[in-house]
Amino acid sequence: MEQTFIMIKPDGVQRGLVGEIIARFEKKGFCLRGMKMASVDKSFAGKHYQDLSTKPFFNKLVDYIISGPVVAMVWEGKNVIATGRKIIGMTNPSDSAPGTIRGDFAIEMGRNIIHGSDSVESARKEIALWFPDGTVNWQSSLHGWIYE
Ligand code: DAT
Ligand code: MG
Repeated sequence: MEQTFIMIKPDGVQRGLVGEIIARFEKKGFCLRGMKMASVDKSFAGKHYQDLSTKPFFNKLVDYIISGPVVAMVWEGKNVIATGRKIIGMTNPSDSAPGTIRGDFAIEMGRNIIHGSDSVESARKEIALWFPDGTVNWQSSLHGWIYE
């Protein structure tokens, strides 16, 4: 089953949105396979956003991610990468539809409260970076009520 890396950014944590965000993925039917709170340093944040290292906003982005603790998670389920991105909304909260996390809770791109992997390849890399010791292997007893 597909897995994605989801991270509640420092503003999402500070604004008390951790429970709200987890609830959306949980109620959808996705399975939480790993979760930890962490404060990361510049070098780790740079690795996470390696693909964006040449962008003009890279330093600002890294400073934002290291500005406070984050909640890192691995969620599992059918099409969870693409569906997770839909649940999150567009990169710029101004373009995010109401009902999405960024559409409901964020206003600016540099305070968009949540990260989600954008491909199978980035999910694999991000999960390996954030959860080098692996995740928890379990299956919900509701599995048969969520998948046919
Ligand atoms: P996403 O987080 O939707 O996957 P991304 O991977 O392209 O978006 O960029 C990572 C983060 O960088 C994004 O959440 C907000 C910031 N960002 C992206 N594009 C930006 C831009 N043009 N100006 C300022 N910040 C930007
Ligand atoms: Mg991205």
